[in-house]
Amino acid sequence: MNQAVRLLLAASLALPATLLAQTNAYPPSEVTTQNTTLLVDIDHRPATSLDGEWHTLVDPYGNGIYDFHHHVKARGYFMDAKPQPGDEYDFSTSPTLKVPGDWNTQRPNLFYYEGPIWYEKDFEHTSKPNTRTFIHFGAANYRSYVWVNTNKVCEHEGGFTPFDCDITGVVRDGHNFVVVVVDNSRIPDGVPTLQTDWWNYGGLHRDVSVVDVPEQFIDDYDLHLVRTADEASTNRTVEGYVHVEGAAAGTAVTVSIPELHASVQATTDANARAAITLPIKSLTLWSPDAPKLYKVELTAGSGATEDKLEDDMGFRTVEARGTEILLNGKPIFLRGVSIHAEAPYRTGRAYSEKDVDTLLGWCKELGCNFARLAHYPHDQRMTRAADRLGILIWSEIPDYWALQFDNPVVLQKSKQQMREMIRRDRDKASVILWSVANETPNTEARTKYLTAMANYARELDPTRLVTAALLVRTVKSPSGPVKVVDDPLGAALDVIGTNEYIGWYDGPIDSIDKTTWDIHYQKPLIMSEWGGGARFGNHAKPGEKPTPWTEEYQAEIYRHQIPMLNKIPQLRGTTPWVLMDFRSPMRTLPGKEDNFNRKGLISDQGQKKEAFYILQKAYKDKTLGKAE
Ligand code: GCB
Repeated sequence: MNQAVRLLLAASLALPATLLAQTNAYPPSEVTTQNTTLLVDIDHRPATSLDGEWHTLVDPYGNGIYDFHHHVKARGYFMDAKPQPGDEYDFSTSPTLKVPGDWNTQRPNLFYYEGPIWYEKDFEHTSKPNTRTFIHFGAANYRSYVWVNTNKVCEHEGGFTPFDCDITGVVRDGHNFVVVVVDNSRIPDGVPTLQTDWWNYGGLHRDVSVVDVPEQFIDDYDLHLVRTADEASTNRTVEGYVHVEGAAAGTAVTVSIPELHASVQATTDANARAAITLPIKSLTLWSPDAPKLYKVELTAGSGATEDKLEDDMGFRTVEARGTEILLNGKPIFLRGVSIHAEAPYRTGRAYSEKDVDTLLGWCKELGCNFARLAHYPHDQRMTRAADRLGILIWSEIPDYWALQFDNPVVLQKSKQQMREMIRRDRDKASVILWSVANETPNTEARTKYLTAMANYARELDPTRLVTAALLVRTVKSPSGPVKVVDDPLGAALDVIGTNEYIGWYDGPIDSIDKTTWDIHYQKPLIMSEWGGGARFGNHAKPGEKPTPWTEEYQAEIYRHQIPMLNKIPQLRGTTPWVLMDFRSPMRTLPGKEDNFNRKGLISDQGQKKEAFYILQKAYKDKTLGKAE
């Protein structure tokens, strides 16, 4: 499919968002197109999993929606009808795709596919009185439209954040069916936009489940440790709120940490929010060295409408002071690595416990206490595991490269993704940084947009630090290149991230040694990307100078980068690019790339390259970065 056709399709599929809502008046239904809430801590709620095989229809021409004159059909694929003349589709005999999972790596003929695919699954449900029922999607890339029993229940845009469809009014006792069309067409006004250096994996790539909750239920909470003058103190206060969707003012809320014998009662206000202040004694602070998690119990309401939820939470503080990052009041150096959500060994989008264990296991092996989850929110299993393993996290929304920064609609999309990311992960101790962007062009419109995003992140979560990965400017000087960090966006950030590829895209390896840094912000700095490409097993000829794409050349870049990085006084962390090779359509060099970005320290098949050991040694010996 060429780009023009794809854009046309994308545009036409943007229309149904409103049109579908109208057509779906047959049979008459209450149509909800707005996501009113988003369930958090979903992995601790009882749920009926809809993971497994779903019947699918590949629909590049949009036949599931349009008739031959491009009018919206009254009986689209969402009817899940039994085949009859005019309805020339049959989910029940159509091939299946596994959920969770991207479609590209499940069927060879979907490898490059970008467009809509319809999914269908049957499920049984038994209604309970005084409950609401949701279908929860861990994420679907990129736009999704959902019907249950032929009723349109919701739609969502954004490929990496969760969403819920309220199906209370349409779910019935016994047999039900859900139809979802997921469209991964890249669109100019999308977040991300048309170009990315990663594979545009489409589909229901995270868990899907049906969740019953009481009529009033806990849908959001924020419980964090309050900073004090003595951050080492173990007698502390946990503060925040619990939001109880649908609750009248005065609804009782309890938060307890049984292991600490701590408990507090509060009541909801007119906005269904209960303010929480919970004094605690003998707290073990969460840190990478001691990632202590406590069971936290939350209760809202009583009797038939009571909602109970449990979470595993760590408590710590994080702060930027001058050019330092303080964790629990103590300066910390972030020994990290950047990670894409690419599945080790099998490729495709990472989603399983095994994927997460492998990726974060390698991080640990490297000696990391930190990871940058690039360039979009990863599966919740990742931040859960980071909580357990003691790996600090940078989490990012895909405000990547050249978004339409002058388009207010796009800003709303970024904000939505930021909101959904923060809401899902705000109670994870591991997450310390929200990143608003990566390598964006230095224009007025961009700076305004991303300053708004930084402020929005702070408004949603004042307890964490806001960052972005910036581009740097090079000025020539007689003693060598000077990297100037003066991007005006830096003013809006708590921590500056900078990406550089000296020795790869940017000059020969020995130019690394001559490079100095001129940083215009007295703030902590993380070198959020650096590195170079190598194909595992591709070695330099003995006695010869290593050439690009060999393991030796990549290792040499690391060897030269480490001393240069150590000369940056305000360097507080690094996340070289990248832990593992990942698929990218931008990377076409035969024999070297073959549609993979090869800057991994580890190949997609789990083979460690020479540079892995260089970084590992520097991290383990603490010869990269200042010791805490
Ligand atoms: C970058 C981007 C990252 C790319 C990387 C590369 O600066 O932030 O997404 O994959 O460079 O390999 O060129």
